[in-house]
Amino acid sequence: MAGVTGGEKTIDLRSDTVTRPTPGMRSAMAEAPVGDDVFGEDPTVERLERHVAGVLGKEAALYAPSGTMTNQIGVMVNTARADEILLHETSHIFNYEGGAPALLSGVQARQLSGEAGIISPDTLRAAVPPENIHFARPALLCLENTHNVSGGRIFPLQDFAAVAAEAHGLGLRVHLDSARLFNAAVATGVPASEWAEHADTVSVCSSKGLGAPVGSLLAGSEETIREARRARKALGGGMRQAGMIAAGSLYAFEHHVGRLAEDHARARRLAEGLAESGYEAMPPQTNIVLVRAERPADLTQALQREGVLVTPGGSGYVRLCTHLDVDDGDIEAAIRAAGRAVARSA
Ligand code: TLP
Repeated sequence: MAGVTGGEKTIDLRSDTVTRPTPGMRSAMAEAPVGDDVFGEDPTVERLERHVAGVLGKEAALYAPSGTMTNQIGVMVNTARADEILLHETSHIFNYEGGAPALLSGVQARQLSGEAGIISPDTLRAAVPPENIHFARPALLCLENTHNVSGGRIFPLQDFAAVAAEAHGLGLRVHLDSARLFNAAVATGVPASEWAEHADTVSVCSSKGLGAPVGSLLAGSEETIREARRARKALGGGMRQAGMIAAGSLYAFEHHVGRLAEDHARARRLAEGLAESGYEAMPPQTNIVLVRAERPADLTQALQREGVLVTPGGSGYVRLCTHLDVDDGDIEAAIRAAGRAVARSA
C-alpha cells in the first residue's frame, strides 16, 4: 500500500516490486552476520547463494543487486562479442533493460514471436541460420517465466523443455529470466527446479512477489557462476557487507514462497470484480491482471483519481499486480474504486 492521500488509502498495484520489508524481514536483516563479500567472507550471502542453488537444483548461485544485472550477466557469460541472442519480441531482456545486451555484451538480438511469450521449437529452428560467414553466430536463447507482458503467464513445462532441447540441439545455450519463477511453481505445483533443469543459467528475483527490498540471483554450473562472479565485479556489482540485504532475500525465499498462492487468489478476485464493473480483464494465471484499455494512460489516470495506482502498458492494456502489501480488503476497495471510475466516465 502506498499510504494515505487526501484521507483515502492509496492502493498501489503498479508492480509487485513496491512492497516494504515486513517486521520479521527487517529484524532478520538487522541481525544478519556479515563480512566482505568481495573477499568471499559474507556468511549470509553464502547461505543465500547455497539456498537458491539448492532450490533450483544448480551447482552454484550468485547474488546481485537486480534482475537486470543477473539477466545481463547471464547474457555475458553465455555469449562472445558479435554473437546473436534469440528472445521473444515482448521479453523483458529485449524491451526493458536499456539495450544492455548491445551495451555490455556486444551482441545483437533476434526477436521471435509466439503466444504469451512462448517460443516454439519450430519458430526457433526457423530463426537459426546455418553456419556462414555472413551471419552473426547464434549463441543463446533467452526465455521468460512467468512472462510479464502477457500478464504473468506461465511457460508450460513441456513446451519449455521442448524449446530448450531444440536450442541445445542447435548448439545454443539457454538463459531463463524467471523474475517470477516461484509464482509459476506455486500456481502449477511444479517445482522451480524442473524449469531450471532445462536452462544453463537461471535468474530469479527476491524483490518481486517475494517481497525483499532488493536482490536477485543467477544460478548455473560452478564454472559458469565463477565467470559470472568476474562479470558482476566488472559491472560494479561486487558488494561488501551485502549480508544486510541478502538476509532480506533469504527471508523472502524461506517465508514468502507459499503465500504467493494468496496473491494469485487475489488477482483472480480482482479480475472478476473488474469484469463485473464492465472492464475487459484477462483471467490471470498468477499475480498480474491485464485490463484492456483503448487509451491506457487515460485509464491509469482515471484509476489514480480514485486512489488505485496501476501501470499503463504500451499495447492497449493496463497492468495491476497483487503482492505482499495488499490484502483482501484492499482488493475489494480497488474493485469499488474502479467501479467509481466507470461511473464517472459514463
Ligand atoms: N520488471 C519490472 C519492470 O522493469 C517492468 C516490473 O515492474 O515488472 N525480468 C522480468 C520478467 C521483470 O519483470 C523484471 C522487472 C526484471 C527482469 C528486472 O528486474 P529488476 O527490476 O530487479 O532489474
